[in-house]
Amino acid sequence: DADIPEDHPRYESLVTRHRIEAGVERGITSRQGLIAQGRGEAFDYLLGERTIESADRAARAAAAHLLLAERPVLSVNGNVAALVPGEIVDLADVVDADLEVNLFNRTDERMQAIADSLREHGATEVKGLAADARIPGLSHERAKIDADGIAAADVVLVPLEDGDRAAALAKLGKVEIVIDLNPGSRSARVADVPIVDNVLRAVPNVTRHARALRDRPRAELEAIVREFDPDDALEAAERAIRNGSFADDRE
Ligand code: PTJ
Repeated sequence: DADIPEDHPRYESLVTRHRIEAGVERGITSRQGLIAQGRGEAFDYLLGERTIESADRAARAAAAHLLLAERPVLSVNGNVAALVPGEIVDLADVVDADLEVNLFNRTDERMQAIADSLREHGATEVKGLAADARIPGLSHERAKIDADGIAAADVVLVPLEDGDRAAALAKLGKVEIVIDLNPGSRSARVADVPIVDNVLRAVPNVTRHARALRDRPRAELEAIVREFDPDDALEAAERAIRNGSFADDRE
């Protein structure tokens, strides 16, 4: 990750920017991905660049959903592929989920570059290239999904999704887990489980919870899912932002 000194006070943020830039250079991330990252960074700054307690609870509920699912799918876009390629492959392994490349600004070149990169990071199968199903109510390119991937999934993780498509996916009756730093975004608001956290922290955190939960009885996982309230999670995140990120009791 470039030559950023680890003791730099903005180390994590600089590494993130570098990865997104490199993603654009390698044809993985869209240029709009740079703008999306900038927006995310502003919210992360306001949240204190940490995983707030409610986001950790959401990550645990997400892990429980993924472990209970019959056909979980993790959706991968250009920002996720640039920021957490190895981490998303790990999560797919732990919860036995499919990975599907699903792009807002879809081109064949980017689809291929992302699928290749996921394979380099250890993915055995990458879906999304067949594109033999559609999300109803969306324009052509954005709507493309795989019939045996997202179309057949019961639980879908969509990190950093555009609001329109998150809403269209939610209408398909799937359990939707969203990772988005903006608690007011439409994606976060339509999610069954909104994780208001940076994908850099959230993806490994869901994996950590999944490892801890995977041998527990189904009834216990079902209780975790039942007790999770998405509105409470969004409210807690808004409170954390409003109360400022420099006090210790920010929630
Ligand atoms: O690769 P593609 O073609 O699928 O395009 C992906 C982007 C992200 C460009 C596309 O989905 C898009 O335009 O998204 P939006 O509408 O800009 O929304 C992105 C959301 O993700 C915003 O609410 C940001 O606050 C949030 N976000 C950005 N970076 C991060 C983030 N959330 C978590 N972690 C981040 N690192």
